[in-house]
Amino acid sequence: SKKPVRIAVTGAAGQIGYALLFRIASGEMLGKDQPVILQLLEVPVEGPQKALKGVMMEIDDCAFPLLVEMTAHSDPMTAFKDADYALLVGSRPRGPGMERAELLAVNGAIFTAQGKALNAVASRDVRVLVVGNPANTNAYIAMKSAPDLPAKNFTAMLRLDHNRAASQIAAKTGKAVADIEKLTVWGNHSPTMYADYRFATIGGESVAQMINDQEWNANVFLPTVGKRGAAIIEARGSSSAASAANAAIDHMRDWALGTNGKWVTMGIPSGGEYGIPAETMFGFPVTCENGEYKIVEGLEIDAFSQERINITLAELEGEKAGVAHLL
Ligand code: NAX
Repeated sequence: SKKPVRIAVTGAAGQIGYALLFRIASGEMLGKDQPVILQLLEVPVEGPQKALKGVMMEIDDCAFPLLVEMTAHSDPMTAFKDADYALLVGSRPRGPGMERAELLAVNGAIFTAQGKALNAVASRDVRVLVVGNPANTNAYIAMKSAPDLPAKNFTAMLRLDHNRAASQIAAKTGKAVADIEKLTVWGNHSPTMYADYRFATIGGESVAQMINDQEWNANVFLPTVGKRGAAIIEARGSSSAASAANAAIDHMRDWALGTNGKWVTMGIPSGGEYGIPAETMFGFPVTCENGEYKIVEGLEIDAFSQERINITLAELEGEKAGVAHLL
């Protein structure tokens, strides 16, 4: 049987954590033959630490055969020890009336500390997914704070946007979501992201030709996908949790186990592809094989797409400039 892998999860007592941990422990992320060790981090505050204990009691009560060990932590230096995978879910999202500078400063502190801790104690191959918002910039901060780890191992979650786009396209075309190929989302995990179905196919047929409605693309599809998070909050009274956890599972599973040539979207540090400045944590179309992702290159970027990519890139560059003094 396989050697257990260590999976660190931050924000483990939060609502995404609650939708995520049980699925990791049941083998949905890394496979039904992969034993796991969970290393769970919460803030060193009584309430969240107590809530984390409660979640762990429930995980115990599932008697998951693949779960060989589980520990609770309040310090990233112990939580990330020898971690093979790290899912950084806990962060400080923007609250009502919160200034941008304040948001960046609070998260700058969290993700510089966590990047440094990963750098110091995690496996040298640790694969990191940042879910906590602003996800791309938080991933960038962690990457820059971990100079001894491969920069390519730091990623941000664009998969929820990708899955939301797939679901909207399935509804529009009346086709099965599972049959959609070659869809991607460019840029920042924010309403500026650019969901792009120009290359997408269903059963080998072009989605763009099937839909053939640029007005729908620009004025219905893109705003619907971009504002989906806000629509969920409006309807449910709290932000996306199970769908976010599901996207995190998809992201890590595909990265670790491969996509068989299928495109998925990951937020990854640019190597300069498509004119995106190097190191920018940007949503790109990728395929995964043998535990590595590879950008799908050579796609044509038309004028509409370039304009959309420029908008989301400008937003990310602004965030990057806002944290430059921390790094
Ligand atoms: P919750 O507020 O329910 O849970 C967050 C948990 O993180 C809390 O228990 C908190 O104590 C903990 N935490 C905060 N700072 C921490 C730190 N430094 N170390 C360890 N734990 C820490 O939020 P939840 O709904 O679970 O969302 C978590 C994050 O995901 C938020 O930043 C949210 O904005 C972000 N999201 C990102 C998405 C994406 O697609 N990338 C989509 C869903 C979600 O909105």
